[in-house]
Amino acid sequence: MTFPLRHKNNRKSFKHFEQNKKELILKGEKDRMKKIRIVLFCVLSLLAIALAGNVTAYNAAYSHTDYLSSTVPTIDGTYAQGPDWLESGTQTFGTNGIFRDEWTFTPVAYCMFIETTDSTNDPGDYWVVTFDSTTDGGATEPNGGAAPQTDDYMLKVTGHGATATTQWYKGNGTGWNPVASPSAANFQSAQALAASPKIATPHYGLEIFVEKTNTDLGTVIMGYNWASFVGYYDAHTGGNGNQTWPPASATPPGNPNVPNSWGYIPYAFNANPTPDVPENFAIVTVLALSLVAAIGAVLLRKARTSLKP
Ligand SMILES: [Ca+2]
Ligand SMILES: [Ca+2]
Ligand SMILES: [Ca+2]
Repeated sequence: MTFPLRHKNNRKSFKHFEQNKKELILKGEKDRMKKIRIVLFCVLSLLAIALAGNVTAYNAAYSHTDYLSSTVPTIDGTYAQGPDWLESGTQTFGTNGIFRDEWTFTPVAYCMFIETTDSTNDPGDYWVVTFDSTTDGGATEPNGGAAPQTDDYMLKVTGHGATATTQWYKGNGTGWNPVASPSAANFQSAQALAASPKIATPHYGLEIFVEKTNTDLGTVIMGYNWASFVGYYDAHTGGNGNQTWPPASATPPGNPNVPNSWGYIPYAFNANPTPDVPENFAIVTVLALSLVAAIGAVLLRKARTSLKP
């Protein structure tokens, strides 16, 4: 008579075992899903951080190559044709703005010339150039930011003539602090009202020289590659106002106070292969090659004529 009871118990315990088994499977499934969710979360977080870093360090839609020059230009505010800017590359900005730049080995320097058609002398006219640098410099990529960081710099030259001011600024994490200029050996600038090969009528131009290895402002002012904002403001009524690179119409809008909005400046280990101004050297070379070709053609014609019966 005990068998039915045992049988009943066995059925009960089997049911219980099945229940436990189901619960264990469900728990295992839950744990597995939990692990997958954690791994997914980590992967997505890393991806988001990587994307954020790439997207916001500078505006990749604006890039300008800094070419190598064999000559350091004479810093006098003018663009005289000759070897000074022969190997440079240009970048247009705004309605009529042009900047050109180049780097040199000896000394290790960055040189720049900025011009627009502005010819009116207004105390409120100004040039501005920013540099997104890093503490390590060298090949370290610009590190951007929503506000100027302590490894970012800005040069602002306001007005013209004897009353003109030249001011460097260093980022502080939220804005800019004015700082003393680097030493004369490491930084020179000059402006002039003069014609240039690109703009025939006399206009204001600014020429600058920065020694690239100096740390007068705390870190190098720029590494091998960096990001910049370049602008010129014409305060004259009816003038061209603010012309900038990247422009205010860019996404994000070009803004000297937002490193994330600046354009990228990678370097090249060669001169500009397609200079935009036919310099004296280039003209002489073209003339010499043309002369050689002409002499060759004459000699060939003579040779053909003498061979005729
Ligand atoms: Ca010059
Ligand atoms: Ca002006
Ligand atoms: Ca920086």
